[in-house]
Amino acid sequence: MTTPSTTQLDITSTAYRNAYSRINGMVVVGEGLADRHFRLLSRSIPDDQQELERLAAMEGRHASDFVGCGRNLGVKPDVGLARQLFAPLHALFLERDRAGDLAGCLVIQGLVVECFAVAAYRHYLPVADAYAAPITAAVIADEGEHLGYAERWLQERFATVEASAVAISRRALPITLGILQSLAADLQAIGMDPIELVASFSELFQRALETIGFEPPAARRILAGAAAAMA
Ligand code: PL3
Ligand code: FE2
Ligand code: FE2
Repeated sequence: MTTPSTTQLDITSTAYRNAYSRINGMVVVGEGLADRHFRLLSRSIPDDQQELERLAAMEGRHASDFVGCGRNLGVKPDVGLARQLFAPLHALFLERDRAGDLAGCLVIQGLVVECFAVAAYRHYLPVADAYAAPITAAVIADEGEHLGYAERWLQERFATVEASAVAISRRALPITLGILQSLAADLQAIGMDPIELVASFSELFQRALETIGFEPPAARRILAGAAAAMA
């Protein structure tokens, strides 16, 4: 299967609209979960409560902005597959929240999900329609801020969070790469290259690990371990 170039994309075709509906469902469900995760974090980190509530509200706006992108094309988000695909990551977040593992929660939402979002939206931007493009560009900037919050929090406590970050990355990365695998055909149908998306996600996540304090070889090993767990 080859990815159609932007000029070949027919945003009125059934194939495009069905794929867009499922991808839009992923985005809307992912943003909705991000909203819930930042609200839970705002309760666990009282010092940053207001900031985290603000980040949660941004996620809620992303969800409705992307619903608007679908509506503009006459497409409703298909959330069935999305809920199923996000369920293990959400369950992992709730498990870590109940265990009081703040670092684990921040790695899942603040690093894994946010790197996923930044990579996905960056690849969507060049194939986005004229209505969705400026919205997507604004969202990318917001997701960078979310990633930055988690990086700072984890970096300031690297010695105490290191082990937890490794353990959670080992569990969350295969789930995330699996989500991308399940979306490959739909991503291609809307003009995105799933292989390049995985490459960008891995690069961003590895860089995030280095930002919080991992030596580059250690960060590479975490990524390589996840890739091996997928095979
Ligand atoms: C974090 O703020 C939210 C995380 C949501 C991530 C959803 C990623 C979905 C993958 C495909 C994205 C393509 C963009 C299409 C936009 C309609
Ligand atoms: Fe978001
Ligand atoms: Fe975000």
